[in-house]
Amino acid sequence: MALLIQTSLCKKLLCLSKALPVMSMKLSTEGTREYIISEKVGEKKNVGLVRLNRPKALNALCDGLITELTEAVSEYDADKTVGAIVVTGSERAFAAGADIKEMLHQTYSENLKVGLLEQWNNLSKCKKPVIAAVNGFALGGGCELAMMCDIIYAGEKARFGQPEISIGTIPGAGGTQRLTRSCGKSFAMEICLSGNQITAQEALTRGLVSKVFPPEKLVDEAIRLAEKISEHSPLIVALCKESVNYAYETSLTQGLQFEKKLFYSTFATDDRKEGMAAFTEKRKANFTNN
Ligand code: DAK
Repeated sequence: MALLIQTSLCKKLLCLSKALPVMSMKLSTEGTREYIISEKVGEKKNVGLVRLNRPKALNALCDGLITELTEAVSEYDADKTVGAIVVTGSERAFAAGADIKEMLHQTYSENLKVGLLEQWNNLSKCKKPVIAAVNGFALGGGCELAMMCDIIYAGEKARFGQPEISIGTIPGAGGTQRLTRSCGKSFAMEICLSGNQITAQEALTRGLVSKVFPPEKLVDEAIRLAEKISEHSPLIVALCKESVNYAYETSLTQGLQFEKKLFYSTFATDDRKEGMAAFTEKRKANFTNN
C-alpha cells in the first residue's frame, strides 16, 4: 500500500512538473503547450480556440492535458476580448477518453483520498459559451468532455460512445447523467451498457449534437457560431447560458421562475436598453457589457 501511495505521489509530482511550463506562460493564453494549441481566432479575434493536441494517444485525456485545457478555458473566460470558446481535437479524434494507462494502477483508496481526475470539475465552471467541435472519436471522457460543453457540432465521421463498461468501469464524468438528460433513459442505457459507438448522424437524430458538417468545414462552422454569439452582450449571454443550464437542475415550475427573474434582471442593464433602442432606431447595437 505504502508503495502504491508513493507511486501515485510520484505521478502527481510528474504531472506538476509537466504543468510548470504552463504556469510560466500564464500571462499568454496563446500558443502551443505540451498537449494543446490555443489561439484567438475569427475576424475580430474574439473567439478562443483550444485544440487538443496529443495525436499519438488519440487525445487521451491525461492529467497534464486536462490541466492545460482547464487553464486555457479559464484564461479565455477571463479575457474581455473573447466572447465564446471552441474546443476541438483532430480529424481522427476529439478525445478517446481519459488516459487508461494513467488510471491502470490507481486504487480505490487513492481515489477517495486524492480524488482521481478531480480537476475535470473546473471545466463546467466557464461562464462563456463553449462549443465542442467533434471530429473522429469522442469516447468515454471524450464524449463527457463534449457534453460538458454548451453546444456540440460534429463532423460527419465523428463517433460518440461510452465504452467504459468494456474496460470494467462506468462513466465517471457525467456520461450516465448528461447522456440520459439529453437523449433519454433507454438510449443512454443502451450506449452505457453496450459500449457501442454511434455515428454523428445518429447523435444528431438523438439530440446529442445540434448540427453535422463535412469534417473539413466543422471547425470553421463552430468558429462562425462563436463569432455570432460574441456579437451579443457578454453579460446577457452569460445570463442566457445560466438559464438554459438551470433547466438541467430543476423542475419546470422552478425553472420558469428562475428564467423570469433573470429576464427581469436584464432590465437593470445598459445592454438591454441599448439593444431595444438600437432595434427601434434601426441601427446595430453597441453593447458595452454593462
Ligand atoms: N487512453 C490511453 N491511450 C489510448 C486511449 C486511452 N483512452 N485511447 C487510445 N489510446 C492510444 C492507444 O493505446 C494507442 O497507443 P499505442 O499503442 O500506439 O502506444 C494509440 O492511442 C492509438 O490507438 P489504437 O491503436 O487503439 O487505435 P485504433 O484506431 O485501433 O482504435 C479506439 C481507436 C479509440 C477505438 C481505441 O483506441 C480505443 O478503444 N480506445 C479506448 C477508448 C476507451 O475505452 N475510452 C474510455 C476510457 S475511460 C472522471 C473523468 C473522466 C473519466 C472518468 C472519471 N472523473 C472526473 C471522476 C473518463 C474515463 C474514461 O474515459
